[in-house]
Amino acid sequence: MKTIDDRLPKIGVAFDGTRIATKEQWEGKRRPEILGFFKDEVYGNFPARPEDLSFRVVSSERSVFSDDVTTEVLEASFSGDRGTFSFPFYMFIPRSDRPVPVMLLICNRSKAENIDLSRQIHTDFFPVEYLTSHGYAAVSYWVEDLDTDRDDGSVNGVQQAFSLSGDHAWGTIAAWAWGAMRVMDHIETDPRLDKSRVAVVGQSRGGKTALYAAACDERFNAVYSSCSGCTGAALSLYKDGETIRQINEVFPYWFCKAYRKYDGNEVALRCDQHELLSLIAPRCLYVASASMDDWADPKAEYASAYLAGEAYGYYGLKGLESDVQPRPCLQVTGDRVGYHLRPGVHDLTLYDWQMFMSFLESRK
Ligand code: GTR
Repeated sequence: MKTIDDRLPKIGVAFDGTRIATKEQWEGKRRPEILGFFKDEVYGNFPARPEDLSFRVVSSERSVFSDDVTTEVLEASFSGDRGTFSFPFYMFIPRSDRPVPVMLLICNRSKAENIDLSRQIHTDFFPVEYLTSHGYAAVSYWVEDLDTDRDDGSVNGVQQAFSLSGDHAWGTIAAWAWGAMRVMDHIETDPRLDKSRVAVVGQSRGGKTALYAAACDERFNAVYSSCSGCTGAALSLYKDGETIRQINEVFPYWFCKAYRKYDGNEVALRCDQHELLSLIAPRCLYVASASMDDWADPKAEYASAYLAGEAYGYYGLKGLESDVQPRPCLQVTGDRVGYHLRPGVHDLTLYDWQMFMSFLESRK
C-alpha cells in the first residue's frame, strides 16, 4: 500500500488553520465546513424536504416466498416550486414483534432484474430473501425513477420540479441521494421499521450516492459503500485509476458544475474524500473494495477509510488500526469503521452483504 501522503488536507485542521481538538469544535466548526465544501463544490446543494411530501401505499401483499414477509410498493409525492413529482420505492418487511432494522439499497442496476416483486429473478446485488430471513427489511428504489443516468441538462427527473440552478446546484448523484432521504422520511414513520438502525447501501455510482446521503442526513446510522471509487470512498489526490477529469468528462451530470474546476487540478481541493467519510462519524462507516477493481483504486479507498478514523476520535471511538490495506477476505474493523477487500471484480455480491451484516450485528 502506498504511503498516505502528508500533503492531503487534514480532518483535524480547519480552513482557517485552527486545530480541531474536541467534539464541540468538530461539530460546531469543522464538520459544517467540510459538509459545505461537498455541497458547494462536489455533489451540489439540494432542496429541503418538501412540505407537502406524502406517501401512498400502492400495494401491500404477502410475499410469494414467505408468509412472514410483506411486499409493499409505495409512492412518494411532493411539489417543488416548479412542479410536482413522484417516485416509487419497494419494501420487503419480515414479520416481527419488534421494529426491524433496514437495509436501504440504492439500485443503480436494472429494476426488473434486481427488484423483482414476483421473485422470479434473484440477484446477489439485492438479496431480498437473504436479508429478510436475517431479520432485516430490504428496501430499495431505482435511481432512474428520480433522475435518468445520462446527460440531459437536468431538464427531466426530480430536478425539473425545483428551480435550483447554477454552479453549486445538485447533480444527478445528489438527486439520487435526495431520494434516499425521502425514503428515510417514510421509514421514520413506519412502526414496523427501526428508524434507529437504517443502513444506506450502494455499489459504485450507487456507493458514491450512499456516502453523500449518509454524510448529509444523520438519520442513517450506517453506510456501506461498495467499490465506490473516484469521488466515492477513494481519495482523489495521489490515487491510481479514474481521475476527476475522466469522471467529469464521461459523467459531467453526476456532480455540480463547480466540480469541473478540479479537472487535472486535484491539488486545489480543500477537502479530499476521506473528509466526506469523516462526516459519517460517529455512525457506522463500512467501505469495501474488490481486488481487481483498479479503476476504483482499492488502495485509495482503504486509505480514505483509515484516515476517516480521526473524526471518530472526537467521540472517543477508534478507527481502523493500521494504514496497511488488509489482504483479501480479511475484515478489519475499528469501533464503528469497517473494511474488507473482496477477491474479484467490480461488483456487490452476497459475500459483501454477509461481511457488512456481520459488522453491523456485532455493533448493535
Ligand atoms: C464507471 C465510473 C465509475 C463507477 C462505475 C459504476 O464507468 O467511471 O466511477 O461509478 O462506472 O458506477 O459502475
